[in-house]
Amino acid sequence: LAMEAALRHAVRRNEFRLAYQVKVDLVSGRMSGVEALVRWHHPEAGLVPPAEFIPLAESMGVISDIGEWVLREACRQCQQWRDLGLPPVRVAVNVSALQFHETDIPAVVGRALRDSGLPPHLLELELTESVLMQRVDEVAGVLRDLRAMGVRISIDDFGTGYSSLSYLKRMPIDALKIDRSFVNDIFSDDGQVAEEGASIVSTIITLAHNLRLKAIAEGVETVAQALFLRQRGCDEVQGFLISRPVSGEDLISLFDRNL
Ligand code: G
Ligand code: G
Ligand code: NA
Ligand code: MN
Repeated sequence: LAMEAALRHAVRRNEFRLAYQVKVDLVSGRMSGVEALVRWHHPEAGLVPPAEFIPLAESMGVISDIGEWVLREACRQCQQWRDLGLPPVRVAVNVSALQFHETDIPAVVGRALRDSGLPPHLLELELTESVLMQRVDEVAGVLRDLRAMGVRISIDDFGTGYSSLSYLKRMPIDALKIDRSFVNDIFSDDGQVAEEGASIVSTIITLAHNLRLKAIAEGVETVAQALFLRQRGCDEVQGFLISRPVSGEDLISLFDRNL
């Protein structure tokens, strides 16, 4: 309960910050984008991880307020990097299923883009499979509107939810993000390719490409994983191998480095 009161304060007192994690294009080897990850700096408790407060924010009915702040801040920051003359990168924002269903997402996104000046093609929304399971035709319509604006849509933690492949086929999306639990299972602890884990990852990449989608791997921690993913045609990677999530300021030094 103390946590609930604190979270209500946090929304009003703006105690949130964004961290950014780099995504690298496996063909060019360059930074292609970043994922914005929200952080709550509680005045006494310190850093509260999103896994703790996002579910609470959802149950308290404040997730859409937080989500809108995240979206607007990510767009503002990404446009600021452009204003600094840095090479253009896409910024990806997580949208919770609840936020997706209870707000007019295209309107909120449209305002965030207009107010920040960020071109729509530099914004990506990461949705979980759970978004795709309810009100399928309505969701497909919203996704079509977003893509018509130029915004990219990816499915986060792909393969861990319960969405059926028949929904996937009907959804206007751009990319599948391979969940880090799968990436972690490509190799066994002794460094050998783990037959089953490796084939699950290869199959998701093939599925993505056959549906004309990009494949993005998350949780990449080793060079061996990155090489495996490149060899299988995975388009982009993200993970501790390249960078941990960092502040918007610290990200600047990662721009011109050849990752
Ligand atoms: O930030 P961290 O790497 O600890 O992320 C933990 C979880 O919180 C991930 O599942 C991530 O997708 C989620 N998350 C991080 N930032 C946001 C956000 O802004 N909105 C939502 N809905 N989820 C987020
Ligand atoms: O749910 P989502 O996939 O958005 O989760 C992002 C979470 O994964 C964040 O908590 C982030 O800190 C974490 N993360 C990012 N890269 C790695 C990685 O390479 N290894 C591990 N174990 N966690 C990672
Ligand atoms: Na995510
Ligand atoms: Mn994910």
